[in-house]
Amino acid sequence: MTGAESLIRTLLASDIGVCFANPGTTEMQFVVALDKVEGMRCILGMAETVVTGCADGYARMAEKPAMTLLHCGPGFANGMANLHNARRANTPMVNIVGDQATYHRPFDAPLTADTEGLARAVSHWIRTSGSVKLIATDGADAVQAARTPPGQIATLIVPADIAWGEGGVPAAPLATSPRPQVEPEVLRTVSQVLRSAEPAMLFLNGQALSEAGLFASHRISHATGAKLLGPTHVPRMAQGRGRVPVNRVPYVVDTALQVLAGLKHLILVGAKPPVGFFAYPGKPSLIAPKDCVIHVLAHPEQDAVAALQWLADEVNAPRLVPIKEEGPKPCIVKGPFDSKAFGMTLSALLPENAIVCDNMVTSGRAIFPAMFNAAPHDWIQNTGGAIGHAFPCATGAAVACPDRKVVCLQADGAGMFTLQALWTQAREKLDVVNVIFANRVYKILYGELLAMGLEPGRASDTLFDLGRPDLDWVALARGMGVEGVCVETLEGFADLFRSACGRRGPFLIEFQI
Ligand SMILES: Cc1ncc(C[n+]2csc(CCOP(=O)(O)OP(=O)(O)O)c2C)c(N)n1
Repeated sequence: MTGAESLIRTLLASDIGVCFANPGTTEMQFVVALDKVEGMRCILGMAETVVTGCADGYARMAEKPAMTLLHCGPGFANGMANLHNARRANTPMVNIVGDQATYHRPFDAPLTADTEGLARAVSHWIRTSGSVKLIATDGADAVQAARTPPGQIATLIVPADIAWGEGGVPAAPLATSPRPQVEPEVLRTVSQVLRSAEPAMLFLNGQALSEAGLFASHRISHATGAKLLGPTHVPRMAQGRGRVPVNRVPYVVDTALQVLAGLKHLILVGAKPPVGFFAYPGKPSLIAPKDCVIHVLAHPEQDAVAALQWLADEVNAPRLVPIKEEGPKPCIVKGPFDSKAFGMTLSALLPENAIVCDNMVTSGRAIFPAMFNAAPHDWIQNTGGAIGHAFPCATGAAVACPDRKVVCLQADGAGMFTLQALWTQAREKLDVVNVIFANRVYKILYGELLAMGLEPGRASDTLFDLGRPDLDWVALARGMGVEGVCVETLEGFADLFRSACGRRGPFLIEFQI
């Protein structure tokens, strides 16, 4: 058995069932092994950042890693932006990167690169396989590392001669460590803080944004008056009717500061302290009042849900606390695009149990509270700020959850980074409604320029404008096998979205705004 085959058998035995790939010569042994061994679903992405973005979306919804198969240092480097986004979401992922054969490396052939160096920049765990006999063990270690709470990026680099060498021995899957529990003294300290009656807030991320985590937080809030808030971008959040409506830190620093003003205690639950996306002259980095004490209830890898449930009981919260309705009522609004009105319209039409992938940038600024009263759904965002996330993330999510409608909300400038994912959606017949917010400008960058105290000019008008020529998203989608239609009004969007949700398969709506 080749090393490659022993690795694929080991990954399959370790419950890795999907391989998002863009292979080359150094991965030929893997391609042949994937042919020989039954069970792995292979999905081609026509750019590595599509491959890694798909693996991210898949893992966020499947709650287990996919594998990626990438080609040498440059292939890996192409995938890095969405690996970065996945790392910031604590997504579990196993990357297998083929590389030059060990004896060929000293000859410095064209694709020779510092693959380890590139991998180190975005991976929690990295190894280069050194022996055919041990490559399968390396694979089992990689899966174990990826599944270590809260989720990690594991990258295994495999020189071609290790992949093709005979003598591979499949390895047994390794146990995954459970989330560590929060220490009792931490729980007691936080419960005292919550009983102090000083203004407090639970700042929730990761597992705390699950339905159970949100509900336990809601009980605590009911009993103690503590406010609840999530980060500006969430990796995955249970949303919609019957779920606890929790807003997120606004992107604009001044608005964010207002939301946290007056707080005396900020309690981190699976979250890092809230910070501005960037530094702006004269503005603070940390979005919390200077005299606010920051406490850690649960680190991201810890069992935040158990900690919240314990706390809820400790502060004598009733087991069942009704959830008050917040946010505007869902209804189909008429007229041109407006972020909040779009949210209300989408909210009225969103299918039950949908998955929404949001990389709307400025078009999504006011949409979130408008989704509180939609049918129950999961909300996924780009947690790392590297744009071009929603198309591939939605694609991977649709692979993970074939019975759920996926709605991909993608800004046009960001969308151009990974539009090839549409082709993968068509090839795999994935059930995704893609909505493109075609404002034909990098609108956010004008806001950033002004926030820096600067004035737009000739260069910014050239570098932020996406017109001349205008992108034709319907034609781009058609070219990749996805049917699309263009709309200019909310009622036009509503009609199309309703009919797109009534059928299966990928569809694209270009919303000209
Ligand atoms: C990988 C990467 N490249 C560049 C940027 C810088 N950047 C941030 S937002 C943005 C433009 C976004 O424009 P668009 O997607 O059209 O959304 P809009 O601002 O119009 O709402 C750019 C270029 C980034 N964040 N990530």
